[in-house]
Amino acid sequence: GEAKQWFSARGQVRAGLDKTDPLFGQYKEANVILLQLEAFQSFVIGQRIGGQEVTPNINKLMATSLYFDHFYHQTAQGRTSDADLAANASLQPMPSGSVFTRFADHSYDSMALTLKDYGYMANVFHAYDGGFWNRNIMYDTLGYDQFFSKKAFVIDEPLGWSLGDKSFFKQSVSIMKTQRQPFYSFMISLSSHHPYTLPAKVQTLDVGKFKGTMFGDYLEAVHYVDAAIGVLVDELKSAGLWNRSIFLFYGDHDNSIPDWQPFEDFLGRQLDEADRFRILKGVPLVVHLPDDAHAGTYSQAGGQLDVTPTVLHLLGIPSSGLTMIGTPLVTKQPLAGKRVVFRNGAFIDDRVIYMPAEDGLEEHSKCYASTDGRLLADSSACAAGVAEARKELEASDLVVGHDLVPAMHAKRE
Ligand code: GP9
Repeated sequence: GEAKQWFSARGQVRAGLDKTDPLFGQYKEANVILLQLEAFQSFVIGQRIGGQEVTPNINKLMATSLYFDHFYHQTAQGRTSDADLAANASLQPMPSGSVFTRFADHSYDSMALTLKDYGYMANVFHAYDGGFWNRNIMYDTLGYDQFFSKKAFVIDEPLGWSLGDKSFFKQSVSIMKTQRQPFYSFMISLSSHHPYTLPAKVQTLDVGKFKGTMFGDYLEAVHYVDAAIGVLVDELKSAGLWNRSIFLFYGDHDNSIPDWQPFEDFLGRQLDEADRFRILKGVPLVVHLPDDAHAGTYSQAGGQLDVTPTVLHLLGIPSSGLTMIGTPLVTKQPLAGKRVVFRNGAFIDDRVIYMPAEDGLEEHSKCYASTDGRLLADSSACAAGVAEARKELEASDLVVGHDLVPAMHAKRE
């Protein structure tokens, strides 16, 4: 009933964009290489410490890529697995637990399954135990041909929990090279995992006064991952895959550092409530198109649920009939009224940031102007969005919890 109506209305929004936007189908049959970065937040992008760039490789990549600087993670208790679900199935996480562990026997309209209908191979790469987050089971459900977990890799660069990202990326590309094209490859990095302590020889950034703190270790870890991204891009170029692929990466969730002082010291300014919310939720989305086109910084709001619809749009694959929440971000004109909804009912759009109160009382919730973060005395600017956000979460919960995707298809056919 209600969920069906909600998803079909959202499908119509995507269909409208597909029809009018010149980028729809611009990269038909390109390979898709999607990278999910562990605990990678956007506040480090483009920053320097002691004169040294924290993310020199990403900064360089920007010259030929699209960078979305108002892109947000939408994860909840399922952390890395929620980000994976959001980006690959365009659905919200559940209020508790992880969809990967609780509902791996339900059906989803995933990126892998959709692309396979269009002749793609689909593989997933993550150099850790295949059972973690119930991936072995969930990746079958999501429709991958193969899951290259830890046992598929030579541990020639032991780092943190497992294999270092540099070697992980190199080995993943050497597998991709042998695969039939077009393919979809999804990679999940790991080296920047909490608590971020990398061995001294891997710490190549002078973090000054942050040395020996978790925040300093985080900057070092992010700097290592940035170098690994440099390696990955070089490997993709020498494998001849770079200009035959849409390459995207995004951060999965925040770094769980609870104290705001180091953030303020690092950024050199005080952070108000709205700043903090944006920083906590802000993760990078970088999209490189095969022909280097449309490079630049894009400031419309977007979130992880938009990743698969964005890819399908560029490939020219219609998604109006798919049970997905997101909308394409790489378009000539940003979608008017775009809203990014978070699990607790918070949302961000181009006008406001809404945060529900911890005690659940509507009169304690807060509505900020998204332009300058000032608290709006009159919260009516948020009211319509609050109701819409609730509807999105309810529709998603019905689909995930009651396994409604098969019924949605039956209805459409
Ligand atoms: C491990 C990993 C980490 O396989 O992806 O998950 P997290 O602890 O960040 O949710």
